[in-house]
Amino acid sequence: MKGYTGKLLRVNLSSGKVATEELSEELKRDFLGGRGFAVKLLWDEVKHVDPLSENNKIIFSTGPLTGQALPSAGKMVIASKSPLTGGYGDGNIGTMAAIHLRRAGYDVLIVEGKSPKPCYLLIEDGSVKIADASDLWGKSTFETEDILQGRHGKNTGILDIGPGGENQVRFAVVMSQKGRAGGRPGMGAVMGSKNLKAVVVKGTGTIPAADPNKLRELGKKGYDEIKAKDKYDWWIGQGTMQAFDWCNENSCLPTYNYREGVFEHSKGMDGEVVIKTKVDRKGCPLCNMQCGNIIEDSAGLRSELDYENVGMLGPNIGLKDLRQVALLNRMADEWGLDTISLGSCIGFLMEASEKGLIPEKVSWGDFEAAQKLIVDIGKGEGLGKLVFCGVRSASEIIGKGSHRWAMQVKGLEISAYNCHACPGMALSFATSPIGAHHKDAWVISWEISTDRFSYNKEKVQKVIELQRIRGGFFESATVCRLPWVEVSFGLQSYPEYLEAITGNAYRWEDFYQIGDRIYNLMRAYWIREKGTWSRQMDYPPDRWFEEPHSQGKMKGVKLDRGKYDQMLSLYYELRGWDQNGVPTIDAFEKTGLKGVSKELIGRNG
Ligand code: PTT
Ligand code: SF4
Repeated sequence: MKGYTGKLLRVNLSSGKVATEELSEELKRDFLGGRGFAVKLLWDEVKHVDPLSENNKIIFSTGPLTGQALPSAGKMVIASKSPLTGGYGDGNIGTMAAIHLRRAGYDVLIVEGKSPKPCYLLIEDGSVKIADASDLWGKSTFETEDILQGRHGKNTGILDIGPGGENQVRFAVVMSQKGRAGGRPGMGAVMGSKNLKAVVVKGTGTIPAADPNKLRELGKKGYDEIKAKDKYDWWIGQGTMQAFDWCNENSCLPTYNYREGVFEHSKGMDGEVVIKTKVDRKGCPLCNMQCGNIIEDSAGLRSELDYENVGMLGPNIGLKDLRQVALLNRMADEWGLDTISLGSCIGFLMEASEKGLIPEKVSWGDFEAAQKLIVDIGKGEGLGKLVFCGVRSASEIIGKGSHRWAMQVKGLEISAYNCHACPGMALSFATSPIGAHHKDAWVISWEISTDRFSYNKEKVQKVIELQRIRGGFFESATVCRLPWVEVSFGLQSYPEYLEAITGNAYRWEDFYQIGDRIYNLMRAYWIREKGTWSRQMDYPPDRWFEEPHSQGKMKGVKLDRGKYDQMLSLYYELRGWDQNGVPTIDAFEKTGLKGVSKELIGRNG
């Protein structure tokens, strides 16, 4: 098929072996790219391994849209067996490395084995070297990027980890461009376990397309259309921070470890404050709606803020000063720690302290304590040890019912949306294929604007539709979904892009079919790797069912367990899964995954 470089680069850090392989036509046809390639490769190659052992592999996977001159097409997926959850894990990152990788002639990079000493990978077109990184080990992601750019030039794509990844904090991310972060379920820890500090890529070739002239024309039209959208200026002003006010107004801001949905100090840190405080904006390559808000933090240094970062390091830990939140965010970026899991871990410790479950005093909103905790978590010292593997593991250690308010699903901490009063979004978190991430189905805005409190079929269908579009198409294409989500850029453009790139005609139904195939395989991966499975894996935390909000317009509201359970049953039915959430043989066969179910036979539960 046209539009792919058709090559996979495989580097084994144990043996030093470097190999280039052909991507099969079936892989391109059936899995499209990005997440689709990643899950198929993990399914075939990474079975029953310890995620932090040299037997795990980390996959850097682009899609047919990656690097083309199309709106917001500078994205790639980083995937692996997750050390945080034990299941399928991935993240999506905007980075020049994605574009350079394709220009160097590869659609996919797989790194396997473990280097005997700290190293980084240097890919310059056809030349691949494993270079010494002893001098970089221990350095922050910002320092690392500066040093590597100094050494290899500014026109270079760099993916790197901080000390958090080196020390294998289970929610360490991969960073790029001092503000892009990807791989929430511990992709940075997997790099650390391989002694891989960074991947540096320089490519000078042309990314192939079936009809480059048509593609250029479509790209220009797309960029123009986005700029002309009514919501464009509003978006440029606040980016994802526009969600902050909206969440507070609708009682879904994560506040005090998701106890409440409104924050009494929200006015000091909302989107309007961001507009006033902002000194610059940044973003991913190939994007004309760059959404990274740069503000000066309380130490006078630059920090790039998105909604999730502010929600989790602000209200969720009771901190009310935006510049202090920005400082914590910058520390997370430098250490290479996921801000969502980090905010959840700090909030968990503050609540544990308040309840007297740990002897240490860590109060809500204590900025100094939060800074110290980040360092302790990054090093795995002191109280940081308790949450080093996330809140699920911390609650298992301290017990005493703390699992009820350990805010996670499948081991991944929940993104910044409180769902006491949003059953559809709760279902979305609970059925997200990497654990509780909002990326697959951000159904919450639709839910709040329609029939918020119902648990009806339409809602379940909407969750599945969004999972197909966002989790299936956008993660595999691989391209940013925000032009569509935030400024209403038309979905009809994407089949046109794919046709100009591959030469094949696509309809959205084709993408849905690919999305369902990917979903069935991701689910199969979890079941195979976990060995046991039950519908309890698809439940949000007890807090949302048991402790109603005590403040705001949603005071007294909580989720209804019986109704949620019915919604989950319907979700399974519509997906063709059994009532334990396991895809049936028929569902596998309908999505062209014959034989997959055989590997699941013999599992327990
Ligand atoms: C993403 C998750 C998010 S989602 C945010 S803010 W968001 C957090 N950002 C972090 C950060 O910053 N620093 C840090 N140390 N940890 C962080 N963890 C959190 O990670 C990101 C944007 C955003 S900003 C969103 S919604 C959209 N996500 C997309 C997606 O998932 N797929 C897709 N096809 N397009 C998307 N577009 C948007 O990209 P994860 P990025 Mg990220 C400082 O990686 O693991 O998926 O978690 O990629 O380049 O930073 O862009 O309000
Ligand atoms: Fe990156 Fe934001 Fe542009 Fe999406 S909209 S490509 S996240 S800068």
